[in-house]
Amino acid sequence: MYNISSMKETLRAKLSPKRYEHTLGVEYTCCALAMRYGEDMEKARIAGLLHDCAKHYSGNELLAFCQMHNLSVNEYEEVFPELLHAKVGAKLAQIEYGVEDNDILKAIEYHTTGKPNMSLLDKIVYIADYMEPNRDRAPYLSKIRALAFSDFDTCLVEILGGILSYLESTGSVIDPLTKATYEYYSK
Ligand code: DGI
Ligand code: FE
Ligand code: FE
Repeated sequence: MYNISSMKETLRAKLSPKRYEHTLGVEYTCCALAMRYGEDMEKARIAGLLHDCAKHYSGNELLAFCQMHNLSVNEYEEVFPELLHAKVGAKLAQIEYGVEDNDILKAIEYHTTGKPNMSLLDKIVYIADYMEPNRDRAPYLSKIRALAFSDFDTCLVEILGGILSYLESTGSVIDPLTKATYEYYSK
């Protein structure tokens, strides 16, 4: 049993108001997708709620946290440490929010890059993060939102493709896992 209101209080104190609103939007959307696909509601809810729980840390703080807790940092994360908020978030969920469930911790850890062969819970958090009601950047969001409830894996591929071409067009550092995820699901 998780104390959801105490988790929310902690998150509200730590995150910016905008990030906190996003967090609630992801929680809500994870619940909707869990209803649609028969995922455990509480797991989806907790994973959604905590997925960005390390988002208030700066790049340097994320690197320092990884060093202190013996978390590996690859060369892409070294150049673009913001990617580490997912891995650090999973660790924080464990040590500060008392989450022991490995399925939840993995969904948090891979919510930014995705990974090949994601579990249903991993996909729910990944997709909810992209399409929650407060998001407004992607031009084709209404299509993505409809697809999420009708064709889950096509929705995932559309999101991955959009993110990858965006990252390529801006010349950003691309973690090989982001690419591997796209290749795995676009086959
Ligand atoms: O934390 P959020 O803003 O809610 O969303 P997120 O955890 O998906 O991370 C933010 C961004 O990270 C998102 O726009 C996609 C991007 N991203 C995913 N894979 C990579 C990446 N950015 C870079 N530079 N490299 C990647 O491999
Ligand atoms: Fe995130
Ligand atoms: Fe997020």
